[in-house]
Amino acid sequence: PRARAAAAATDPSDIETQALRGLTRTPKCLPPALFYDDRGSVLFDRITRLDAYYPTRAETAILRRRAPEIATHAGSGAVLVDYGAGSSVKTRLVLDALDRPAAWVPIDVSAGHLERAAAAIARDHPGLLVAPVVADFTAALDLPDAVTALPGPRLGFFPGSTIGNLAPEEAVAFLRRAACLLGRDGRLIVGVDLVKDEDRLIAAYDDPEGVTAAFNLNLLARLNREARADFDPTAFAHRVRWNAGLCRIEMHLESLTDQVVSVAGRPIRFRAGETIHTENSHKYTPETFARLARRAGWRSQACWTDAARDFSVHELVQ
Ligand code: AVI
Repeated sequence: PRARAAAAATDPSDIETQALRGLTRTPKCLPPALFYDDRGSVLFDRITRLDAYYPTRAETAILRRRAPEIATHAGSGAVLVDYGAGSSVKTRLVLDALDRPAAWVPIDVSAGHLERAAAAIARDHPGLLVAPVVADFTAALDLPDAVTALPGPRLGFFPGSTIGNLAPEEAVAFLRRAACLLGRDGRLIVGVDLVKDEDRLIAAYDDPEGVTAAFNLNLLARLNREARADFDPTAFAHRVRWNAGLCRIEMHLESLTDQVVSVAGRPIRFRAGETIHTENSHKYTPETFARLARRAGWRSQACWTDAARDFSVHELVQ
């Protein structure tokens, strides 16, 4: 399964298939995983440093303060299963607080990204077993054999509110799989963005610098390169909506004219004003997230927030 997940992330014909599947639907959509090519990853990194994008700063502040508690609860000799292997600052906050961690298992679809992250952590933690897994963490996955043999408690770590990019049903499925992987004594630390004032939410996804717009539009440039498409990115605009009923920010790309675009040899028609739905970012209250986690067999033992109550970090136990 690991090899398949890695291939899925890079195989051009697979990107064509994914693009066509979404663009021949009504309404049109594209999978948000396609955002993260090299350019998309650089743009996302810039997003995390924008004034308007509060989640990264708020979550880092929470983890800085709570890492000692997280470590005490996890116990000594823990295996850290890291579902957010992109965020090395947050990983280090947890890893540095743990008492003699036995292993660190970062999980990511990008082999190159994992290699770089693994090398940096291994350098600073001699003696730690570093066991990267190239996989899509939303699919079923196994821990490496060397890790399965370790007796220590397992601590899952899923920061960034990436869980908000999943539909609630998918989030429950992910949490159930994580419960199996981490075991009865396992714990899971999850970062979850909180529901708040609509204006602030919109500003976080439609920044005045236009970085999030560039991140969204980069999808079209990627399809031009990797899915034999001929999008004119200037004929589309970045749009952000708050869907109050479903409690989520939605990102779309709106066609500014009637146009026909060729994708993988197929004509795709757009009407002026029609959109491609590119991402959902669900927001929760402490209670609505605890309820979601309960459906997957987890109990929220702690829910920490930053001083402004912008963001939350849950400590889940089974
Ligand atoms: C990765 N994920 C949690 C980000 C979010 O906030 O939903 C992705 C993002 N999209 C636009 N800005 C950031």
